[in-house]
Amino acid sequence: MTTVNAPHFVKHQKLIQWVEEIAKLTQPANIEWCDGSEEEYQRLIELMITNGTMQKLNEDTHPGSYLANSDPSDVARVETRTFICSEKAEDAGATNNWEAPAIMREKLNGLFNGCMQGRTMYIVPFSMGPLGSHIAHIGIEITDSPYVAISMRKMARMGKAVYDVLGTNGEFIPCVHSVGAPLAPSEKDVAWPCNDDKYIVHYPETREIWSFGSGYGGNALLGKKCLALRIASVMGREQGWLAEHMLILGITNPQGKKHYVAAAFPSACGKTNFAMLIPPKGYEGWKIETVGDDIAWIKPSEDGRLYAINPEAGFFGVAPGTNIKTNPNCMATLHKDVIYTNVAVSDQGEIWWEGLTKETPSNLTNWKGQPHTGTEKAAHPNARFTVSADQCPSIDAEWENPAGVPISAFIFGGRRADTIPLITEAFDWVDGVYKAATMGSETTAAAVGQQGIVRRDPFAMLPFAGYNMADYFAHWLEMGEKLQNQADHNLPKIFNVNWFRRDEKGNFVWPGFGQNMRVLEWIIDRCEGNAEAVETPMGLVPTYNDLNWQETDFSEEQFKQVTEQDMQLWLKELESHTTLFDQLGERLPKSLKHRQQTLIKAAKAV
Ligand code: O2Y
Ligand code: MN
Repeated sequence: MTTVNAPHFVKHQKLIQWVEEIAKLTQPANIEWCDGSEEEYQRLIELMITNGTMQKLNEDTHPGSYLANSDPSDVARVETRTFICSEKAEDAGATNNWEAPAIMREKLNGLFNGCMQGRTMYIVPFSMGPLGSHIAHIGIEITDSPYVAISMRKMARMGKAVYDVLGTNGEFIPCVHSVGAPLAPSEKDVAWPCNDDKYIVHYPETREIWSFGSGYGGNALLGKKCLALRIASVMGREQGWLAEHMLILGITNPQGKKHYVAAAFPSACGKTNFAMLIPPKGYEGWKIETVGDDIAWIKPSEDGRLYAINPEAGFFGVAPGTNIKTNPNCMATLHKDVIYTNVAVSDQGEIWWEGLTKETPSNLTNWKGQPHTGTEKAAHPNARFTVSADQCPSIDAEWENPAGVPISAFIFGGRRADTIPLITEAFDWVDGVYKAATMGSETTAAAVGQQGIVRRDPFAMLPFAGYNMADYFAHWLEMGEKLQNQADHNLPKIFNVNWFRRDEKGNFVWPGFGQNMRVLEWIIDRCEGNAEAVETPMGLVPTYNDLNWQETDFSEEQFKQVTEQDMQLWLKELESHTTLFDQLGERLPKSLKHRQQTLIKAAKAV
């Protein structure tokens, strides 16, 4: 057996023992304890260039940046292969895949047995949340993918210092990852090893994560969706906090008054763009700053407010559609030291994806490594960039504050061609939880499966809640109730947005991107009690004149189109919520069923 030989900076006997166990099971050819150093990063990059996994990009235009193209079968999260293995099936709930832990362990023992043969096993220590802070959680990911090891260095606080925080007996979340492609002694490796059989498994009771078969994104970078959402949501429920699929941004008005909001949109619905928004013309003196683009950990504080931190250290954002107009801050973030995955590349080593420029450059090699002819997409629709958050020009000064930032409003929003208006404010906390719980959205390329069909995505957490969704709703209701019972409470208001309404020709009506600022300003004004709203059966809404239309020709007619409330469609929508509620069964909080009836009654009364 390969010897584990823990380095002098690892003093945690239980951790060493666990690494020994996993090495015995997976039988790697070598073991490397990652220290997070620049030397190690460069060495792994060089190794992947030699193996054909990565290529260096043009140093003049993309300094320190590299491209990896995955196997065409390994391009997104695989929800059908993601499991929550709680002791009882009811604790995972109807919206998660479940298997009994004992059966799954047996299955995984078989799959992991010898799965790292011929490969190096990397031990990757990481902290989700600022290193050493009381709200951070430490994970150790064992992986046989150097791509995962270097990506984790960008997405989390990764390296030797994590062991100082862990000490001799600190708590960590064990994460085991293998691409599931052992190498026979003289077998030549492929550029992107993976296995057709995939398992992304979470044991909520023992807080373990096991991932087999994929080297891609959320399937393999286990600090992100697996730890910071699925396992953290379980911890949050036990400990009285929230782990959410939310961006966090700061908004400052010309008078210097600042608010923070957290927003949950389903995968690939523009969270990164919204988090890095640049105020449009007419908003001189306003500022938007970015705390995070994907995940928020939110905790109640003694001052009666909710405070949020971004547990991540980087962005793993969707490349296609990102450009200097849609997200200038993001483009500036990508000026150096980026790992691109599944984008196209020119003969000059310059990256490209659909929507980057109007013109398609000549001499492109597509993400599959073939000459781009125009018949297929040059970049995969779920192509990604991985980059450190501190390179973002709009990064907020408080983004690493372990105390978090106070949240004034929660915003929820799906991708809906009709029915759901541009903006509504919930009547109260329960109504806000109802709206978030029943959110629907057209599916995107972020996950494997059919695209463009409306599915319920409660709180944008359907693929990420680590426990029963009905209990998750109850947890949100309880958090609100507890805060409201505090003398000085300052509960965030809850809003629902839809940037994606289409006209009869199928064109988007709302311009989106920087123009979303107009909606954001109304939200903030509502939080301060400075804006009017009209009560409707769907919620509280602004009139055309309640929004700031300076320096835009967006007309009242267009505003009507994006805010139109069709009561027939709304009734149909409300009635369709019964499918989700029935699926969730007995554990569904009664107050949500009750709210559905109240909303139906109000819609019928119009
Ligand atoms: O993880 C992936 O493979 C792509 S999906 C993703 C990546 C970054 C942030 N969010 C998501 C998501 O699905 O929500
Ligand atoms: Mn996401």
